Amino acid sequence: MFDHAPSAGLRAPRAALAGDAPAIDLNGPWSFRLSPDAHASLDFVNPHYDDSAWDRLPVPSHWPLHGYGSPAYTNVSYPFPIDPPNVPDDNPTGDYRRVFEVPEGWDDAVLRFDGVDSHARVWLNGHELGFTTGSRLAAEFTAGPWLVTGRNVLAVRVHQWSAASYLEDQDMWWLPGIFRDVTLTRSTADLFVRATHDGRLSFEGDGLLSVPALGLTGLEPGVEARLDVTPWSAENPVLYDAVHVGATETVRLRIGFRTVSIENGVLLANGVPLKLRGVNRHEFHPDHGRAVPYETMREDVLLMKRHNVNAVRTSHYPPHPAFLDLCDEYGLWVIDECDLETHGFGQAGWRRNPSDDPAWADAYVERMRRMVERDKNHPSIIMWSLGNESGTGRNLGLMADWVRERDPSRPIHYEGDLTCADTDVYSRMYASVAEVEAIGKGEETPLDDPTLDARRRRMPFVHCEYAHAMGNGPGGLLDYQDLYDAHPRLAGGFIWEWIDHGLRHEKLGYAYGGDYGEPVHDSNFVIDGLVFPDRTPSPGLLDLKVVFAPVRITFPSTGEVSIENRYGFRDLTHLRFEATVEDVTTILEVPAEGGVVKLPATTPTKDETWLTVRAVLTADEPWAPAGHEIAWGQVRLTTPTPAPRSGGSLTGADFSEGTGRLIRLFGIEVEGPRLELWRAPIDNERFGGLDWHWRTMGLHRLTHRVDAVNRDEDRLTVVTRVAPAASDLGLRTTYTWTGVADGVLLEVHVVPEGEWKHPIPRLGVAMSIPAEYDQVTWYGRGPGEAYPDTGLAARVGRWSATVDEFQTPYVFPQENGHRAEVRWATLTDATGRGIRISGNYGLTARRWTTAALEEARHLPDLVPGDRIHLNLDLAHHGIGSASCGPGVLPQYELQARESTLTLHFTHP
Ligand code: IPT
Repeated sequence: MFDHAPSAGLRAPRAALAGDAPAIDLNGPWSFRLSPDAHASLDFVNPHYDDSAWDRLPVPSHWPLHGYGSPAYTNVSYPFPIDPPNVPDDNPTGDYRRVFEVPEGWDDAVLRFDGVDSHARVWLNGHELGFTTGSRLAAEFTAGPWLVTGRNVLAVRVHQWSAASYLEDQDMWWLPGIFRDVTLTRSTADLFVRATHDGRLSFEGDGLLSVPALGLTGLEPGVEARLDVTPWSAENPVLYDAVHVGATETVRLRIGFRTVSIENGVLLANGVPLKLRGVNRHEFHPDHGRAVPYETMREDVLLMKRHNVNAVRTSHYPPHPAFLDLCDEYGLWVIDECDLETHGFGQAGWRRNPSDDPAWADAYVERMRRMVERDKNHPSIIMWSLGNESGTGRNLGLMADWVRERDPSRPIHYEGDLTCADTDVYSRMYASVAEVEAIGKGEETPLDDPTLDARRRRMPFVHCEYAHAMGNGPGGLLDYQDLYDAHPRLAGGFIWEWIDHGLRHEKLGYAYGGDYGEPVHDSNFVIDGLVFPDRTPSPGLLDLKVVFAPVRITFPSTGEVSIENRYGFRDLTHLRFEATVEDVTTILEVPAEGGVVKLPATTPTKDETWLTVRAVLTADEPWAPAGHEIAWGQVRLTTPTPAPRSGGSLTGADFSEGTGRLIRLFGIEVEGPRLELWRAPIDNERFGGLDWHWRTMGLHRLTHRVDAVNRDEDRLTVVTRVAPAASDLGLRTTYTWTGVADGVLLEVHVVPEGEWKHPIPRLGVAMSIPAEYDQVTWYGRGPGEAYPDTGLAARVGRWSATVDEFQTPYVFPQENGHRAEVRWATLTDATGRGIRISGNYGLTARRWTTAALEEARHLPDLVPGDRIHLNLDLAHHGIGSASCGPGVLPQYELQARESTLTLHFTHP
């Protein structure tokens, strides 16, 4: 039943268009039954079949998200044996029925499915229309001849597995069903508009095209008009309303005039170098899977725009067509990627990879055609991508040949073939900073074939996936961005990925791979987005906003600020620049093109003071209100004069006699502080191997031995050795407590012993206080978390949060919430009593221990106890993105070294 044939009975693919032809929306509740295999009786296709015993299932939707079977997640692995084109006997099959009324005269109607996963066979009034595969591609069948006036019955059989599943091995949940719209329409129009930034307009169609705002009426197909236009760009997405009056219907569309080209190895849009500050977007909703509601698509676009994202790669399939309309409207550069991935063949040495097997040629080319024909009129789409991770082979070449013929106006992208034989850009994923720099300089390792090498050397570089945003991270964003900015050949790239695909789960919070008992799965590898499953921005997205900012604000010399315009297509006149010191704000006069501007004079104070310059929107943009912040920069004006610490006695603190352990501070029961090197491993460490080294070293099970306790009136010295069992590594650690006028001072002096071959997670002390001291106020970087290579969004200021708000709710629990460069913090109860800790340190505060954080697998596993656990750190190891890609760069590593942490404890 399943072979290489991609479809039968499909109409020629055509553009998604809004016509005035009548249409009947067939979304809504359908009758539904699920069978465990593909062989249930076909009696249900009979229009007189009685389905009153069936269930009701909404269309669009995925049946596993409505209680029929369950979702399953794999990244690369096929969840069935690799034996193409065969599929397993266990093949969940959903039968759908829908009764609908049709008025007279619909014999020209067409039945459209915008997306069915993965194989659908369709009958109308008992007549078989055909079948379709290509889950994320539109399929249209001729319906008119079999429609009757009045009651009609549509029957669809959907198989989860088909030969086509071998072509759809994307890193995501396996989710069958009719998950996009179903429409009966009398629209059959097609149109292909070509509009360049210099105002040339022509089209293929069967009628006349008019663009009233440009004074154009009745343009004939094949004739080129020359118009005076404002070009379309993602920064200024000007669209012109157009009308095409065709033989059978009138179609309205919005035309954007823009040109993509490659000159001297540089990617250009409208003749200007284009820097892609992009994200990879899967379609995902925590309740609906890939049946994403329109409002959610819009939310994605707005969130991207508000975080300075200017580009989207539709990884790894064409999105719902409405998403592309939104990209046109709000302005995002798009790489539209074909619904193709055969990654799992890599696990079989790429043997029998469909990409190189002629039996699959039709399936490949058909996929490309269906994408390009559907999406060809979008100005936002600047490249066609053949697919993702499908190895190499001649079928990819056939796809590319077909596109070059049909639409030479857009370059072709594909990452999986290093030779770039079929592409126009050199695309890589997860290349290291060093490699990207080499490519930027044109010094990459040559290909064996000199012709292909020379050809590739002339191509712009697209980093189609980088900075794997799994869990805490990604780190090191700026190191890449600096390179993209420095080298014309580098066209920028796309973060992996936009959203965590966590499915909402009653008990687990958000589910990931394995949570539904899948025998083969990839665990939380599907939780690697810049936004949490509910689309709350994660710290990674806030960082990205800073790195992608189209305005850079720096302070080259005292009294001056430099404002750099990093837009490609607009000046700065839509922005207001506000300089703020404490609570006084001055508006700066900034030239339209940016430049160096004088700062207002300020009066020096004895406290630390910072000046912040913010660039905000002067007026509403379609995607953000006036006042929305685009960029900011900060400079320190005055450094604090250290307060003299006159001597005092150690009366504020109680210590245990023999061990010198602190018991009470200002009457509050405390445990610790004592040296700590461990943090709950982040995904980059778990998947990147560092976690294994750390455990082998025993850093998660340090022992503490007290060697000496020396006490005099205002000083207590505790000499210890901190070391893991089964190792000769250790840290000679001396705690020196001194009484000062307003409290007590602690100096922790650490001297590593032995050979430390790997970086360490953190260096600092851990202590706990009772649960009621849960109000945190601090002066330092905030409001969010920051690690050595993250936290670009954290600016210096005075911040407040509760201990609960101190947590970053990574779906898979791990180290989080570290506030950096804290000068002082108070932890107080509702009455304002508590402790104040001054110094220069990093702070985490939690209602659970590091061990509990480490053991947790889902957020609900974290149960508040009766203590607040603090970490006061001198330093942390960086974050990197080693869960998929390079680890922490050397400059962000933390090595065991002799160091001193000084903390000053006082009353708040
Ligand atoms: C790369 C895939 O293209 C992407 O779909 C996703 O799986 C990502 O990895 C990891 O989250 S492939 C990887 C093996 C380089």
